[in-house]
Amino acid sequence: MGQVHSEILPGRVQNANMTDYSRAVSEFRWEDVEKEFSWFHTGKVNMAHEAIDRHVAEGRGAATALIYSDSAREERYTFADLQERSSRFGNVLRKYGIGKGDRVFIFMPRSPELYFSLLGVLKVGAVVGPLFEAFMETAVKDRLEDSGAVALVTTPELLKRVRHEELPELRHIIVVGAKADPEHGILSYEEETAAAAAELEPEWLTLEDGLIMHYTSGSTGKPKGVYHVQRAMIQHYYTGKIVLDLRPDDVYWCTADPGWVTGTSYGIFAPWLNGVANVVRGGRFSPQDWYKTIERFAVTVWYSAPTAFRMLMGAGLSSLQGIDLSSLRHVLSVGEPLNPEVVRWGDKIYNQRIHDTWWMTETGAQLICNYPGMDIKPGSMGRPLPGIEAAILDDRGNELPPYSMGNLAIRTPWPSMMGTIWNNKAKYDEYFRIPGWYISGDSAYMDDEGYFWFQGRIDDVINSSGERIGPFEVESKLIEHPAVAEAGVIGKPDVLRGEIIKAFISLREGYLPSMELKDEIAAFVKAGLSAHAAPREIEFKDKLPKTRSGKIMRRVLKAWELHLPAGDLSTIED
Ligand code: 6R9
Repeated sequence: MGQVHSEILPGRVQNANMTDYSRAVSEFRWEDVEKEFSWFHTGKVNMAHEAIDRHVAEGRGAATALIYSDSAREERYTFADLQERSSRFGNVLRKYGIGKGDRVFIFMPRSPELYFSLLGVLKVGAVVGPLFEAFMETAVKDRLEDSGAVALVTTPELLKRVRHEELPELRHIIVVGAKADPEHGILSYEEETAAAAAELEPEWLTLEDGLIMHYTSGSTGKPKGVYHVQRAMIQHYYTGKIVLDLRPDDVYWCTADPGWVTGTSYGIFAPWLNGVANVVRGGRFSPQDWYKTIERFAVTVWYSAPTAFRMLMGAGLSSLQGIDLSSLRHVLSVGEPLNPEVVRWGDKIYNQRIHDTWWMTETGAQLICNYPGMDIKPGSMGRPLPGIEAAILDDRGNELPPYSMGNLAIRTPWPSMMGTIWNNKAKYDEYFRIPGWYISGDSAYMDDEGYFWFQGRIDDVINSSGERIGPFEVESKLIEHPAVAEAGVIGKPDVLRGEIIKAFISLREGYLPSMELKDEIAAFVKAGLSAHAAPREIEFKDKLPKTRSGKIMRRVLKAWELHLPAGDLSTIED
């Protein structure tokens, strides 16, 4: 790891807020945040109560909670509306005996019903598992099987990708926009919710009871189910307040889909715990559409991702023609390194700094951030929030001095830290192998003012457009294709997407390399797994570099790709 080369050291900005920051850090107590929750006084815990019902109980039921739009619909719902809709859905689940601790998955495109049902699941104390709509059969089956989901909410279109006959634990399927089909165990969302009571007493839980599961990729094995518990709400609320800077009159828009952690922690929990109007835009990304969304709903706080900002930058000034973005007062980013160039472009276009934030599926909420009031150094992820301690450690767990590159680690615990990895305690323990610390898997360094600078992943995990892709998952799918003998997958640097997926493939006897075959193989991964997991580049090789134990050496593939020395080859096969 060693020292960072001096040429890439950032300019040392004199920080006027240094003493304020030190004071905020030393005076901070999580208990002061906890006092703002009703459970602090009543002992009755339930995320959906805290995020929705509580606002109604406290007289804010008529405030706008959800502003949903896509090319076909535009609808607004108040907190009282969400209370009623989620209660109805919760009653449907109870009728079928679904409750505390059961896993209920939701596999559907963004729509108001996705949000109603997600909240309904939480109300009855079940654990919700939102699945990204682009997942194909294998990806869906793996997740439902591993989690032991007992119920699934989906649409007629997406139901075609659910192999429910192979999932004995999946007892109930509730379809939005379809009639009931009792013979095939299909319930109709509309029929069931219409017949259900509009009131429901939530299931009261403890802070350690389950909340949500998100599957995420590592470098080996299938995606792992990151299991979060109710106490995460403390940090969702807190970061919503101090990082997103949410205030009662805000109109907030997080562009992430609830299939990913940003789309739930910051597309559902943080805004609603803070009682603000939450914009959800369905459909796909386009610069025009996104800018119009900001203008139409007068969005004030906007949370998006570097890939989107780079695409908006690439779309040029013409995409802004006739559009008024003056409602924006706070813009944030997450998911990948935010290039200093993009920050400076944002200064001009949005008339303010884009605030980078760092966190992970496993961490549940933001940890290292640029938040309002602090000096931003373009290219830095910011500083640990008051209440969070971060450090750079060597592989043995020693803290390294400023400007040394090493493992980005967080002092345990913090409220939104994952509860476990579902069915895989060993994987969970790996993150905590150094006592007292969570090891993120990212490498970074800290400067002498405590700002953190991202350097890369320590493992082979690929980050393409902010989505984490495990090379192993893609390789496993690739070798299911009849032409593929062996496959090795790496992330190849890309200006727009951060990284793209590149696959090196050796072919079976009787198959010849061709463009058609590349297209066919890419389409095969897309159809089996999902579009974002499909390789954008394929290169055929006679042989792939392997260790003597047979593992494909991705490190060597990467070196080939980048024309770098391949490093230590002592374990290579021949
Ligand atoms: C929330 C989310 C986590 C990984 C993380 C890191 C990368 C996230 C970043 C960033 C540089 C930032 N990452 N934020 N890299 N700067 N501000 O993205 O969760 O999908 O689990 O990804 O994303 O590598 O380890 P997740």
